[in-house]
Amino acid sequence: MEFRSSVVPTTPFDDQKPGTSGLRKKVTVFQQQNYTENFVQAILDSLRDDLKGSVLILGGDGRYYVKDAAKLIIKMCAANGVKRVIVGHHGLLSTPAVSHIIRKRNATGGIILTASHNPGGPDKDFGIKFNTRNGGPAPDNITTDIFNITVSLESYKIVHDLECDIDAQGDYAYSVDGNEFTVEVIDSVADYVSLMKQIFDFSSLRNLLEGSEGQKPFKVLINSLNGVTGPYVRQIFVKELGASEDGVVNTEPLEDFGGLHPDPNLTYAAELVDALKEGIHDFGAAFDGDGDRNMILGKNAFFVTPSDSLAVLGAHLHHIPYFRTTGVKGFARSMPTAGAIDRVANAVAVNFYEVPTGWKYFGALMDANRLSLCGEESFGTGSDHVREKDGIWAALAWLQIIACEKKSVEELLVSHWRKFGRNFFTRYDYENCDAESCATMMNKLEQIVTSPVYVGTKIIHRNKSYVVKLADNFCYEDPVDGSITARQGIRLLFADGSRIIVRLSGTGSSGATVRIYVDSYEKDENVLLEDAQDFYVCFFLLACIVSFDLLVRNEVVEYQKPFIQYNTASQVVLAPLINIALDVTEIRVHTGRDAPTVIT
Ligand code: G16
Repeated sequence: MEFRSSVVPTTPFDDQKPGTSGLRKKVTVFQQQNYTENFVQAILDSLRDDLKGSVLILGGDGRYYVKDAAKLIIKMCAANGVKRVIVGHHGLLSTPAVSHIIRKRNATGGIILTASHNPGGPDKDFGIKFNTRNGGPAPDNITTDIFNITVSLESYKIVHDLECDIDAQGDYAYSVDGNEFTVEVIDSVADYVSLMKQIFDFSSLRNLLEGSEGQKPFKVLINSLNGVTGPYVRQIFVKELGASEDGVVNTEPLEDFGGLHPDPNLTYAAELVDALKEGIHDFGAAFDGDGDRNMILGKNAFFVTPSDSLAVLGAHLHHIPYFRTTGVKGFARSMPTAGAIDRVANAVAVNFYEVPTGWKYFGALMDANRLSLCGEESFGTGSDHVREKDGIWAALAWLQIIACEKKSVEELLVSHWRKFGRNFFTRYDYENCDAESCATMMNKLEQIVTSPVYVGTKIIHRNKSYVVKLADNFCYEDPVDGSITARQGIRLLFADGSRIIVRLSGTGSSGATVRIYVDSYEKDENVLLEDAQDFYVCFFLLACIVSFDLLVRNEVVEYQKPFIQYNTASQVVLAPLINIALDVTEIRVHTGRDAPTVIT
């Protein structure tokens, strides 16, 4: 059938600047007349000469509005001269799967429909992200280009009556303005599963999970939080690796995530934490809406901080068949992530990089063959097998290491701390605050810390004192292309290696979210192993102490879920630094909040 494209006049929106990872807004914002159309047209226009004849991958995390947006994007691709759209069945593709398929099919890029870990539903969040030819999130120069196009857009192109059934797999061919346009609706999980089988030794993983040579089955509990990973998890963990049916939960992708907040941390994945506390399972993992974030727990809900997770993986990469083939080129972390991986990089003598928050900064290093493994404190871990972080990959990597080392999660952590020392880390998030006052807070803080006399200042909290060694607003120079990314977060680095970092999130859908990151390093074995030896009693006591400490200072922090903070040891060790951070930022004054929304 012959279709004709139309050019529809539009007027620009002034709020389509992509954040840390794409454009994220309320669904109702995207549903405004021409809002989604404008942003999609800007993405397509940013392809410039590559647009005509291009091949694009399209998929999302199954949240509300994904299907509507996917169908709209197909109509717009048809009208803009795209040659072929490869879309996931029902519009579903995880973010790492999109990255992989872009690379495997040598596509021009991909459009990912997700607001990641933000809640879904008609009055919740939606997002659109563009990934480039390397499979990774568009770098700053491209997102800036997209934004510049949005502010002067006068029309968009669409084929109104082209309806493609994305609920039926198959190849569909159309003629648009005399040119062939095809849509391929693919199995959402097949390509990704076969990639995982190339990276890991599935037969040893199966032996681990089912039990072999007199070993008991290693019981896992995987929680997809009703995000896109559900079908991937069922295929990999149940069908391929023999986990029991009840070893995977919330595996049906739902438009509102079944009311869950699909963010794998101790607060929002409390269901997994509570289940692991029962002591039945040896290993737990949860993933976010689009499948790129992960949280790892050991038996009895032993919490692995993302910074430690990265470091333990780095120290054991040789157990993963993929790296035995590719070699290990280097490690990297985002600037606010605690420096546990730094010491592993030093020990195994590989390149090490510190980049701004945002997975896009890792991509260039991977493309230049300088980087194999990287991670972020925001529950992101990944490798150069794709150009996105990858939740399921991280869980499989942990299981592969456990299968080889024959140690529990906790034993792996304890021996790691013994060898390398331990980084204590915590993050306070103040979500949905007034954007203007938060901007004022950041400017004021920048002025204070960058004043010439600030370095050398001694800051005292009760009996602890810290001397400022370096204070700045982090500026990154990409070692590959020399590009500069400035003002990526206020850093206060102290003489003893402790750090306070403050930045505004780039992934919220409304208002501003302030993130305060605090970390320190401990190598005194008595301190770093004390809580691990008597984990639960100690955590309870430590939690009481920190609450008392905060109370006596008349600073009552109301934890959303007191005592499920399994990393409470960090809260205690870091209490003086946390108080300094709250004071220096004047966070209460600027946000009007007595307590953070989430403590990680
Ligand atoms: C995105 C980026 C990550 C970043 C995270 C948090 O993750 O891909 O690299 O660490 O946002 O960003 P922010 O602190 O600015 O909110 P995701 O999982 O949301 O796509």
